[in-house]
Amino acid sequence: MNKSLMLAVIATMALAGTAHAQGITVDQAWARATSPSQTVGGVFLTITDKGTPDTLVSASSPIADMLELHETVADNGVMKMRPIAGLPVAAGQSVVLKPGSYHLMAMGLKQPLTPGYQFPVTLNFAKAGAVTVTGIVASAGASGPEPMSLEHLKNAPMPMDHGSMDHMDHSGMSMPKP
Ligand SMILES: [Cu+2]
Repeated sequence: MNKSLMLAVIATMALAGTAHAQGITVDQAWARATSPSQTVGGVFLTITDKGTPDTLVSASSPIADMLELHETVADNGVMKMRPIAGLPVAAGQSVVLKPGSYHLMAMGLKQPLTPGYQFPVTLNFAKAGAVTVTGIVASAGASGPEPMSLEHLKNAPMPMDHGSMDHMDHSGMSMPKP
């Protein structure tokens, strides 16, 4: 591959991490790594609305049976997660989905999430419609997308995690729910 083509590929990959639709921008998508016994995992990202007020109504990803919209609330001093029907995004504002706050809960993971693994996640907005971005897996205890992971994203124009790809073949396997 010649150098200019390589640069073009890298530029394309860098753009893949961000998606726009009708004033909605989604970026910084990431997930926490999971152990092989885990069937649920957290997916996080940042939504910025430069258009009219909108609402995130649902999300999906091939990594899991379904993605639920969750919020984290304090109930008698105990932090609990619960599903919400929609997440409003005000015009001119950003909403950060992060651990301990709003997040997407991947239910029924089809394979363990290993650091560096990249996955598509599609968000459905009431007005802007579907927005798909590429997320990357950070370490299990990460509180944000890790520089190491983002470097990996930049330096790996082609999917290199063949081990994880092979696991996709087992996606027909049923997994026990927690
Ligand atoms: Cu949750």
